[in-house]
Amino acid sequence: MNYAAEAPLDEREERPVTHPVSYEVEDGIAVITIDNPPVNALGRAVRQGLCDAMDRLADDPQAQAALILGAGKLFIGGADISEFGKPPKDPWLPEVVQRIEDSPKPVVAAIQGAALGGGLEVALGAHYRVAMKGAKLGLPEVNLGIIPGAGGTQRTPRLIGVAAALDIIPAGGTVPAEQAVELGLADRLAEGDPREAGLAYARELVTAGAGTRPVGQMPCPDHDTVALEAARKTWSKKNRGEVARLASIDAVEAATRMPIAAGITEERRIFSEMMDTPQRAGLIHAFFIERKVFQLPELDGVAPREVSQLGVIGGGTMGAGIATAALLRGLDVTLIERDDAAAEKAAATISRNLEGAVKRGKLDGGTRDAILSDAFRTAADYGALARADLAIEAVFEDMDVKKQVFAELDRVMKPGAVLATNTSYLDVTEIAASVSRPSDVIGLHFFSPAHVMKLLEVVVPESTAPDVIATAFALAKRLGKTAVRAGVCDGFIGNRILSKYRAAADRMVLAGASPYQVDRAVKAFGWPMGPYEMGDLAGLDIGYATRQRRAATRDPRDIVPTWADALYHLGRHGQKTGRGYYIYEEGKRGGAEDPEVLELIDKARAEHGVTPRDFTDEEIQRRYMAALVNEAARVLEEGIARRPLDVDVTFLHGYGFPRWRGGPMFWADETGLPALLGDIEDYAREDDFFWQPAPLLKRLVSENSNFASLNG
Ligand code: 3H9
Repeated sequence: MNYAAEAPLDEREERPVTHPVSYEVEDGIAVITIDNPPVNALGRAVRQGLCDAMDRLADDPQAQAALILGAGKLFIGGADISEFGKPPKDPWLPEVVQRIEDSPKPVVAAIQGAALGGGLEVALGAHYRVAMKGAKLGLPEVNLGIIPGAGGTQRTPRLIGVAAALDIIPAGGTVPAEQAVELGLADRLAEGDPREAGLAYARELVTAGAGTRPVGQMPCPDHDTVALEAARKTWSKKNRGEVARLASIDAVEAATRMPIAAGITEERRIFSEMMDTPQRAGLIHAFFIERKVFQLPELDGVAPREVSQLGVIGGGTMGAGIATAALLRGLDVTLIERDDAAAEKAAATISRNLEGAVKRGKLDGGTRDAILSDAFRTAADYGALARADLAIEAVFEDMDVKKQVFAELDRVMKPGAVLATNTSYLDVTEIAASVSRPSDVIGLHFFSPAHVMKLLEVVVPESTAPDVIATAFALAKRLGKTAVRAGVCDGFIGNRILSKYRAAADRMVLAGASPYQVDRAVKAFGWPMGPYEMGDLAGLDIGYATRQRRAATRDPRDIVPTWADALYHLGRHGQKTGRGYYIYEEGKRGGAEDPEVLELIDKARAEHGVTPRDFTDEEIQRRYMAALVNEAARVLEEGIARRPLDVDVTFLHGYGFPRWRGGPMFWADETGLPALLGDIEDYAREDDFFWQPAPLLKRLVSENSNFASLNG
């Protein structure tokens, strides 16, 4: 029987709603199924349905026990995140879980796919849990800036102890079904159909006369001071700046000190506090845009082309990284290098990369060997790409070299194959125009190391066919990457914006800030690295080459960091030469500040007639971010990025922007666009060449609007 017949009226819409929770009795067991696609999230109707089902179970003479199931591929993906930030609606999830736990008849949860957050909390409300092979169980709430709020921090340590609970909750991690059973988070492991496995377990319990077994009634776990201290130490260093991870440890500690009801009240207090933080808003924004970024109206109904065989041209760090990413995801890869020696070197890099995956437990040794012998080959002749579905060139960044490669690809590749370039700034439109099939050409800008970094900028010239764009997005998904659509310009979305805030940093250094102070201030904001540490890591020769490339078209009012050129000429190319902005000593972590660099900067100041002034860290952060947002507004206006969320995702996944700030455009909205525009106008009074407010920013302010309004 389905609840639909008795479904309550939905108060908002004044019409009967189809109920996502069904109740039927099979052989003495009430089967309660949650069917709320796509992830059976615990929205209000589901919560109400579960409460009604529990009432019904209590009075149902036909049912001696109950089984809770999730329809589809997973049990429950958690509370309904889209309800967060809105006024709460009864019944609250903690009450629902309590109702399940209070059932006078035993309740079993059968978990397939995933039981996450509130989903696991529902399962912890049940008295017995069967986990299906392949399922993952976890409490990922801290990744959203909150803590488990339906008893997870109180019941988990009661069931598996404080140390094990602390391995899971502040990490926001998941455990596979096998481990869940080992830990005692689930009672048994099963294979096959969750309904059958759950029914069998429930019948067994009824036959054995097993009663209910409420986790909340289990004794308080021991106060494990060592584990609590260790967790606090770890999480004050890792994910620096995030408050929810540390708060979740406090909630677990409460379980050791209080009876369940008081512990749940304390959990609720901390949960509500976290709900009100801007970090929660930022992290949830990040969650939704990471999914929305794949939704492009232009691709509605457009089928991607089939890709199983990949060609990679160039086996340097980037090419080898791309090949590794593809091999790890089951694609067949042919790598083209100019001669045997270069091919061997590339193969060795790929083998090392795969070995790293084995060490991290992402791959087993046997699969690695099989990949290398069956799915990977090198060749010197482009003819080896005749059957490839898609080829990505990752050769030297020079237009003529790229065009030569594309001429070869045009010659050998089959009709319908996709021809991609991994260039990070060259004109993809020009590359496309150089072949006989421009509609098959696209930019796939991976970030280094390509088998690790999540971001893929899909660079789309006007000539590209829609199904080629769809193919790029499908490939990104297959490779586990987050793809962002970008238009063609120097640097596309990310590097173009980077060059602006990088230039803002140089201007501050010329005006009086030290590069070390800039790095410190930027890190205090939450970035993983400052621009000068970053420069040292990437190599100062790269920045030098970019300045040389741009010299011919540079506006004379632009400021060139002559001290950076001087560092380059001194052979101080950064970490790889032991010296750059910092001095790197063997065996020491990080670099040491160097007075010689400050002297070079002083010389540049003297040449420009600048009297150095002091900067506060806050001013450094404001200018850095203002330059970023202002250029991002131009990038949006020009259509290089279609939506502000595309900029946010680019910076979250390619540039280490602090996730809890949601992304730079989200940060700008939260900060307030009028204040930001006011800053830029102030800066323009001293330097109206660099600090021109972007027209889009001005328009949004005049319309009292924000970037979010452009996300669609
Ligand atoms: C919580 O539980 C708090 C409680 O402790 C206390 C409360 C009082 N809600 O990822 P996918 C959407 S906090 C609403 O592509 P997959 C998602 O936006 C929650 N919507 O699928 C997407 O929509 P669209 C703790 C959700 O198969 C669609 O579903 N739980 C939710 O690759 C498909 O998502 C979590 O943090 C949700 N909870 O992966 C788990 N989840 O199609 C968050 C997903 O319109 N979720 N959507 O773009 C996940 O990790 C993955 O979605 C999951 C499925 C592994 C479940």
